[in-house]
Amino acid sequence: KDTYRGRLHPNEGIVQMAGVEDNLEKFLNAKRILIVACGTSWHAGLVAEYIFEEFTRIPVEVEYASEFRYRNPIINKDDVVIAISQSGETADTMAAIKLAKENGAFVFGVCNVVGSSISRESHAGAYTHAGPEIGVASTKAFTTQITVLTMIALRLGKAKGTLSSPDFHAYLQELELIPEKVLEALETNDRAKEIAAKFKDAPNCLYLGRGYNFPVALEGALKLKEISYIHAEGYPAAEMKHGPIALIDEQMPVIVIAPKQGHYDKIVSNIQEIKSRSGKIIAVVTKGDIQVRELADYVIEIPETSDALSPLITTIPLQLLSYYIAVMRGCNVDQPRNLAKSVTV
Ligand code: F1P
Repeated sequence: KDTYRGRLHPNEGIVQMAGVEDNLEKFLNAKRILIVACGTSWHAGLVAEYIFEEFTRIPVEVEYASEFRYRNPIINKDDVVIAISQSGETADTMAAIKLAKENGAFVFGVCNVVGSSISRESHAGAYTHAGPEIGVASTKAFTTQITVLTMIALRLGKAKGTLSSPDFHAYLQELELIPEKVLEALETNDRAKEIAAKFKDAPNCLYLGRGYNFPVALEGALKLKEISYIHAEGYPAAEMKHGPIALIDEQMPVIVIAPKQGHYDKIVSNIQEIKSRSGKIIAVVTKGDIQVRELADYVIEIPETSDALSPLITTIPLQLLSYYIAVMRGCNVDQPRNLAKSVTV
């Protein structure tokens, strides 16, 4: 419900009626949803792709705004373009929005900073209200972006009938439990610190996840790169055999997001592949997990959730792990070198 409603449009001088509800038809008639964003926000967009396609069956494409703006992309009038940005000031995302508008698309912003440039430039939108992001690297922006996008996908899925009424209500109930589960996930703090002490000097790290947790693997790797300056790569676990497996030896820490859901058996076999090559396995598992625990060198236990909502929980221990590794390496976690909070050029 918390939308851009009631603001004055900068150019047209009229009050916009600008939330999802006010634009429901636009969303429901969309032939495609195009998501544009940068960095962590782009990762939230990837999670949203999985969620929107699952709940609404509307085809989704996710593009780096920094690429989109410079190529000659196909933009249709019946596209809904969702721009995601914590700061609402990222120049590449802003340029992508302008291009989408010039081509007649409807632009919906998901921003954290109220009244920011992107929220003003969008036709409509929803705020995430994560509160001020003090550090340069986005953290709570990521989880709130996913939450808002999940709520939109649920609303559309219900309206389209692509999500059954019992499923819709089950997801809503589960969303209500997320704050409690986030608190529980934060209890992995000491465990993350302990593991960080073992791996703080690693030159490289690999992050693997499947399905909804593939973008979480990308985000885990980005957080480590941004604040600890350790080279890290995120990969879909099933892609490992197509290249990154060559990197695995006893020196390589591999962080595997392996909650007991969706592709669990597949991720267990990925972990076996790493183990047989002597990689060091740090696994994020569901509380009570036995199978992965037997294979992994270290496990971090998190509470159980559904597949679609799991990124909201699995991402937390990864943020903690990066945080402690960075602190132990003497890095400034709030002001990492070479990074700016708003990339406005
Ligand atoms: C995008 C972003 C952040 C990153 C850093 C640089 O910002 O890439 O994800 O952590 O702050 O900018 P935004 O468009 O989400 O504000």
